[in-house]
Amino acid sequence: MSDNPRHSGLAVILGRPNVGKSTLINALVGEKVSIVTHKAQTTRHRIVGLLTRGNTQIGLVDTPGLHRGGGHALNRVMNETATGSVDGVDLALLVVEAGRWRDEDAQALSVAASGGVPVGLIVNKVDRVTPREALLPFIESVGREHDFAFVVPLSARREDNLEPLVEEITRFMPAGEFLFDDDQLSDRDLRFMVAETVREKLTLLLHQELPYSLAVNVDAWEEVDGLLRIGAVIWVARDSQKAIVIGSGGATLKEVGRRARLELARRLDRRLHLSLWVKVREHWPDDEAAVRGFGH
Ligand SMILES: Nc1nc2c(ncn2[C@@H]2O[C@H](COP(=O)(O)OP(=O)(O)OP(=O)(O)O)[C@@H](O)[C@H]2O)c(=O)[nH]1
Ligand SMILES: [Mg+2]
Repeated sequence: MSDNPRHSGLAVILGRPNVGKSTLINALVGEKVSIVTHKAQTTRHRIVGLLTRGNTQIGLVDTPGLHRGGGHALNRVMNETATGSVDGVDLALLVVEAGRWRDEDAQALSVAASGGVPVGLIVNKVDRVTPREALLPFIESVGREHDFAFVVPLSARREDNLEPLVEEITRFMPAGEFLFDDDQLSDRDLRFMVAETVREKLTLLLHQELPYSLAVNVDAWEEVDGLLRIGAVIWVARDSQKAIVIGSGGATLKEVGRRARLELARRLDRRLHLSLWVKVREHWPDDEAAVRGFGH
């Protein structure tokens, strides 16, 4: 160990839905700490992914995508979760998609700037731009929207150009003791990871708007003779949704369970049994008490 003082801090990652915030955090941490799907509004919670290297620990705060909140309580709570995540951080990172600047990006920028900390710009999905030079006018025009502390173009999915970003973030981490254990990868526990994995598989298998009406809660956790038995409830907002989640002859629910169990058994490196139940709580996304009760 060197005598260099330790540095540690938080960098919040903000942006409109689907720009690749969670993919980026997973790539930086080197582990899936936050679920990813091709659909907007996948992340619903503030999740801290941890990158500890040498004397520096970076807490990367994932947030729900900032969007024009519709009337739903869930939308509102998700936007509040993202907005509130700028408090107490050392750096804000605005993620945008290469070549696409929309009103919701401007909204996310104003949230990022509201914390009074430096804002770095991340231009993600550069793998979709050819030739690369075509990026320059976009970077220049977004650069005029704010006095960014730095700009890093990268591809989170291909893990391309991540190192310059880590170096930039490191410069903004203040001296101080680590906030988390140095082998910890996230601030969330296994139950959360299980619930989110089930929600990810549901989101990938179900169509259109339905994933938005789903919440997953782990309610049983028992280890017997090396077998982990987990029970989880999938909450839906209407009876008709329950039938869709279960599928004909239970096929959809079975497939969700199969995919989630495979991934969890691999990641936890143990045998596990996963029971899924579907329950209805009428109109829960409109009901703030229910939204908060489900852990949002
Ligand atoms: N081509 C390409 N796709 C990417 C890249 N990064 C992320 N994606 C894809 O973009 C989609 C959304 O990724 P997420 O990481 O879930 O996006 P997010 O910003 O966390 O979305 P919300 O949680 O809904 O706000 C997924 O299909 C990713 O695979 C990238 O660098 N290149
Ligand atoms: Mg996300």
